[in-house]
Amino acid sequence: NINLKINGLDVSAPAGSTILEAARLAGIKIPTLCFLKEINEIGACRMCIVEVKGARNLVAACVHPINEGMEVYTNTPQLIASRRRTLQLLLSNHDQQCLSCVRSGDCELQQLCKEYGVDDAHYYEGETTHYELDETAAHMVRDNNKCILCRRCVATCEKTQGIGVIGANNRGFDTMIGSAFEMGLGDTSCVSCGQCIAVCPTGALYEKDYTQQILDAIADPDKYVVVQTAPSVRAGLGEEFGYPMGTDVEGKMAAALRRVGFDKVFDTDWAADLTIMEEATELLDRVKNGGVLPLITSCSPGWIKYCEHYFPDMTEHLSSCKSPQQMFGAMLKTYFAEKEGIDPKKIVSVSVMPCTAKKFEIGRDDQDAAGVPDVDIAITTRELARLIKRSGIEFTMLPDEKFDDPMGESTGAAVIFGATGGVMEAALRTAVEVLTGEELANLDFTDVRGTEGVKEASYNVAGMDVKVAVASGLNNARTLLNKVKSGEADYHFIEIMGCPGGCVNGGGQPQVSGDVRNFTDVRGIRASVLYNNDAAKPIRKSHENPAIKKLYEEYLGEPGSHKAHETLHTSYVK
Ligand code: HC0
Repeated sequence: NINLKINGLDVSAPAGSTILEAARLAGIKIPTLCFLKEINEIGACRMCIVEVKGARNLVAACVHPINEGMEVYTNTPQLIASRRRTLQLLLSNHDQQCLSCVRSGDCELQQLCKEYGVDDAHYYEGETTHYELDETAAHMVRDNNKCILCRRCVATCEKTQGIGVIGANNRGFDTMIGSAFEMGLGDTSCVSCGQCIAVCPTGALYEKDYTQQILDAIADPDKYVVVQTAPSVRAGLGEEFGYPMGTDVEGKMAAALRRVGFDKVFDTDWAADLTIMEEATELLDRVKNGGVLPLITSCSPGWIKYCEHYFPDMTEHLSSCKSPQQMFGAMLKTYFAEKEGIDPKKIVSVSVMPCTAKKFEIGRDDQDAAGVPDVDIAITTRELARLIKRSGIEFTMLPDEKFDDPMGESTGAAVIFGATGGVMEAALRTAVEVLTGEELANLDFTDVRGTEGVKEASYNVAGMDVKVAVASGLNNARTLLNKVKSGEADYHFIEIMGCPGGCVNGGGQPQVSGDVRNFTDVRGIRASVLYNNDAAKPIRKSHENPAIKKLYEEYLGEPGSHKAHETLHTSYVK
C-alpha cells in the first residue's frame, strides 16, 4: 500500500490507485462529471481538480496516481472557487430548462450546482449555441443544448460497445457531439442499445417517452390494455423509489401496474419459458441434423441489429426465435385473444423493458402474428417509474401482489434471462434433461454466471461434449464472433446480450450517477436479485411451467410445430 495525506488525514491505498480512489477509501468525495472508470478517463471536465503539495498546477484526481508521502487537498477555498467557475461556465452555454427536463432531480450537473451554490443566474454574457433536437432514431432523442461535452457517451459507444457512431464534431466553441457528417442518429448504424443514455450526466440523451400514450389507451373504454414486464425490471425499478440497489420489487410492481389500470398484468418471464422451449428444440435439431452451428441467441434486439450491420455473414447462426417480448405479444394477440374472445385489434400490448432497443424491435418486419403488431408500445423501466408517479401511486406503501393468469406464470429459468449467462443456463436446464431423459441433480450452471464480458464452458451431455460461450457488451461480442469466424473456437451454442452484464444493466434501467457507478458493481448487484428470485421458485425449469405446457396442448401442438413457426419465429436482414 501507499501512504499519503488527504486533507491532513493519513490515508493508505493500494499502489496504482488514483487520488480519486484513495480519497473515496477515506470517505472523501471529490466531484466528477466526465470520469467513467476504465471507459472515460480523460480528466477533461476539471471538476475533480485537487491541490498536491509541491505540484505547480492543480491536478485531475480521476487520473493522477498516488505516491508515497503525497499531500493532497481536496476542498480548499481556491478549489471550491475553481469548481464554481467551471460550473458557471458550463451553465453559461446550457439551456437551463430544468423544470421541463427529464433528468431534473437526478441530473449530475444540477446536483453539483446545488452543492456548490451555483444558481441559474447568467454569469457570462456572450454568444450561446443552439441545436435542433435529433429525433431520427426509433428509441431516443439527442438534445445538444443540454450536452456538457463530457464525452461519456462517446467513450461508451466506442469502447464498451465497439460501435463509435458518435463523436466530437468541429472545434472550440463549435464543438458538438454528433454523428459523422452530422447525420441523424437514426441514419447511422446505431443499434439502439441506449448505453449512452445510461451514462449521460444530464438530460442531453433520453428515451422517447410513451407514458402518456399508455394513460390515453387505459382511459379509452374500447381498448383492452395488457402489460408484460421483463425479468430485469423487477431488479431495477426499486431504485427509482428510493430502495437500495439490489431490491426485488416484483410484488409491488405487479400491484402498481394493476392500480395504473391495466386490464391484465402479465409477465415477460412466461414468454421466456416459451422461448426456451422453442430455442432448445432448435438447438437440438441443429445438433442432430447438421444445421448451422453455433446457434446464437436472438433475444437482445441491440445485438440483433449489431449482427445485421456488422456481421451480416453470420445471421444464419442466429436463432429464428422471436425475443420473449415479441413471443409474448404474439401469444397475447392470438392464443389469449381467441381464448378470451377479444378482437386482437382492440388489444393494446404494452411491454416494460430495461432496454431502449425494444422500442426499435417492436417495429421490425414480421413481428405481427395476428396481423397487428405483437407489441404496440415498449417503455423502459424509467418510463414505468414516471407512469407510476404520474398515476399518484405511493409505490412504497403497496402490498406485494401476483401477476395474472395464465401469462403471468413462470419458472426460475425465466427470471435469470436478465443476467448475462441466464438464457444459456435456462436453455441448458431444458436441453440437458431432454437429451439425457434424466432429471438434473443440480440446476445451477455456475460457469456461465458472473459479470465477466466473455465466459466459456463445456458440458458432457449424453456422451457428447457441448461447448458453450456467453458474451455481453458488443465489443465482447465482436471478440467472440471473430474467434468463431476464424475457426479458433467451435462452440455449439452462444448467448449474446447487447448490454454489458445483460439486461439488468440495460440502457433503459434507472440511471446511476458516475460517483456511484464508478465504485459499485451495478451489474452484479442487480443480477443477484434475479438469481435469488430463481432460487426461491418452486419450479426452476422452463419445460415444467404448467402454463406453457397448457399453451402447447391447447394451441401450439409441439415445440417447433408449424403453428409455433408461424407465430413465434422470424428472419433477419443482411
Ligand atoms: Fe431482457 Fe428478454 S431478458 S431481452 O435481457 O431474452 O430487455 O430483462 O425482457 O425479450 O425475457 C430485456 C430483460 C427481456 C426479452 C426476456 C430475453
